[in-house]
Amino acid sequence: MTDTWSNAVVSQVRAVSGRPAKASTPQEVWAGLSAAVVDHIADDWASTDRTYKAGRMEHYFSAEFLMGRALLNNLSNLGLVEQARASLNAFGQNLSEVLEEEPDAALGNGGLGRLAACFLDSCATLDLPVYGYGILYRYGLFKQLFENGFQTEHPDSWMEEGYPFIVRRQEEQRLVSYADMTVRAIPYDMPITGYGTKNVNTLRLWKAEPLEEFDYDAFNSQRFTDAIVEREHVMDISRVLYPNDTTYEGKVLRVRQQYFFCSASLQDIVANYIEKHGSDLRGLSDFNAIQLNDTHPVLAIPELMRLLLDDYNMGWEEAWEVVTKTFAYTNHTVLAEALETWEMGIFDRIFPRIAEIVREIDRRFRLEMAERGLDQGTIDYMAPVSGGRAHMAWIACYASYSINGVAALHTEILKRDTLAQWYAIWPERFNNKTNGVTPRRWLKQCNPRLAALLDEVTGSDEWVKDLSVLSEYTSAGNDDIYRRLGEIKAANKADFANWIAEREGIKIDPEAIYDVQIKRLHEYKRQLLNAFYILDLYFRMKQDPSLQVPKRVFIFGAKAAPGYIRAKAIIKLINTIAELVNNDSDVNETIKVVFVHNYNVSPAEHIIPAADVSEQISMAGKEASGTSNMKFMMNGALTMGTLDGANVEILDAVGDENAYIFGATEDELPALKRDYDPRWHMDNVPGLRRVLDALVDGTLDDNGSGWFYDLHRSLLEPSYEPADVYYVLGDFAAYREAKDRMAHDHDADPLGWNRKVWVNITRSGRFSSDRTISDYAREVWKIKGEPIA
Ligand code: T68
Repeated sequence: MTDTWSNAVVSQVRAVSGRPAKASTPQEVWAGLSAAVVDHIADDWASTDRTYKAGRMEHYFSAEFLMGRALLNNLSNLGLVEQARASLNAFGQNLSEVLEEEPDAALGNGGLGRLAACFLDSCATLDLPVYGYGILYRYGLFKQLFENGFQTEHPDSWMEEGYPFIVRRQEEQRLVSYADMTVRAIPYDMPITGYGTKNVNTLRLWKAEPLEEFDYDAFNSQRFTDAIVEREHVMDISRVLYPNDTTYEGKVLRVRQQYFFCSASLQDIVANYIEKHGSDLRGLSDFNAIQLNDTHPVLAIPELMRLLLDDYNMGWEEAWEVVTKTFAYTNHTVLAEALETWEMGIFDRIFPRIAEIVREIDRRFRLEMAERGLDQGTIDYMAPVSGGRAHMAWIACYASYSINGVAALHTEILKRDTLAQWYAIWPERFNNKTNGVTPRRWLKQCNPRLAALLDEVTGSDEWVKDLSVLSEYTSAGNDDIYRRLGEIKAANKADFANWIAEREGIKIDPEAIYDVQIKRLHEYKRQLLNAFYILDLYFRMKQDPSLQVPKRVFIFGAKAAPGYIRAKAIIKLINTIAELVNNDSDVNETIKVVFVHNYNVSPAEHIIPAADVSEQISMAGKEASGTSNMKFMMNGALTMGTLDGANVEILDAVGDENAYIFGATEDELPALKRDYDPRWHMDNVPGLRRVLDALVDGTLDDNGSGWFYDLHRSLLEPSYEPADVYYVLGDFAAYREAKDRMAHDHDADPLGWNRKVWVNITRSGRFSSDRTISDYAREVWKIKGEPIA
């Protein structure tokens, strides 16, 4: 086996490079080794596909899959890491170096897209018959650079040089029709290996291509260039991932993308059903369920109606019955600005038949609700179409048999506020599925030192497949384990310091506390609160040079949506604070600020194992769940957080004494905000005025953009807009107190700190995506594991 594998690696590398393996570049070795992995799993992949297609399946529809790198993940799942290392060594190449050649598949914005990727890993590991369906974006999420502290965006052409983990399935192409064009949808399949199983699941991503290579008529009528241009328009559909995370943007191209992958994926599902069960589609939902990852794939609802009505001659009632037994909907946000609505005029223009079906859904909804005795105001509010717009979340709630939030608090808020009217009518549809993350990528692979300790303490690697076993070992914690946790963290921090020195050109002290906030930049996530703490600490140190301050490195990673100026202002502010702090010799031996540029999945894998403190400080009620909070917990960072999203459940798992919780709670905030005066906090919280003044008195330079002045105004001027919407100043004092205390605890009692770390690691089992997926499989999808062989 070892020999065969090594030979396969060598010949694949040679086939890629056209050179002896030892003379190939690391990039070529990466491509060859990756091809050898695909070769290795080809038979199992095919038989998994065959097995699943014979039974009941779940289809995960998502506009985003933030996969990150694939090679190490696959080697690790297949148990081939050491063999790969050895094969490469045999021809003088180095695995770690080769792994760094791989581009991230960044086909997602943030938590929602990464969740979909973790889910696929868990489905494969649990042998579950689940397919992922999405879009093969030619350009993933933009690459971020800093120029003079300002974010700039650059295209991410991630597969321009070829990508071995995706296979074009030309023969399974579908046609997708719009009023103005018909396009070919070409599936590209990515194998999804599981840990310790032969099963290989599939992520199918669709690419848009023109119907004909050339439009010969146009060519013959001497419109050759028009024909070429037309071709390019079709390719636009799958060209780029929209970089907005939490604001909805009513772009026609975006709605074309959504329809494109929904239509093609449904055609796949229907074709497979017909092949196995014949053309009476009334049984479709017996064999298929579809999970809608937020509202981005909700056009699948009217599209399935269209297929059943027009192509398979079903009556409306019959078709609606199939549809309402097929779809389940996950909501990921309660932010009003994120809820998708589309102008019906757009639907009329690009797919009039879908528009017609949506209007019929609306008409029937209104009748049904009137029969139930709802008042007109409520009906108008809940209706699929109102004010000339289609409300995608409302359509999803009406047509889905299951509606879920992504953390307990979030689901309660959905039931109480966002979706209260639907909950009143269909309480049985609502359920919670607290998010999770895969312990393969986010512990075993990214933190091998900690993984080895867990193997040793538990006597096996069973935890990799069942993270909940760790909870049996909380009480096994002892001074030896705590000491070793300290050594592991120190080693990870030293690695990280080297990585940062190379990547960002900043030297950081491995002895310092690493305090980390990595996530999309959004006002509700309150990176600004963290920035204000640092600025205040800086001023405190300047004012009193004898002040004893624990050594700290404040680490940030965040992309802002390109059109979200306030978020970009916060990036500029943090970079400006970094400049001030890092260059001031009065403080820079003690504190440093690092903003990691182009934060993505791969940087996260370097950062998280080195973190001591996990910043989860959103205004309570706004972060649906959060998932980095779970990754940090697994890797032994303690949570500094508000009672928001899944933080609530993390606190419940570890106990008050093992997390640092501060700030206003979701149920306190309405009263607090009723007569909230941010100026009172500025005037009464010591140090806060000094921080706010620094934004506008020349201490911090925004290079004439006016952005810092705008930030200042957004916090303090009620005439401008509601001041300090996210309660930054209101929570400042509590945050400062908690964060000072945390740093003190870390340095005063290292063993005590590591006792908390151990509790966090061993109680993280319920935040494995295996647990989340098992719950979906049992309660929503009604599927069981189907191991091949
Ligand atoms: C995130 N949402 C939630 N949205 O903010 C986070 N939105 O609390 C949660 O943990 C995570 O989902 C997983 O449930 C997002 O990431 C987006 O990225 C997004 C993308 C396009 C449009 C709207």
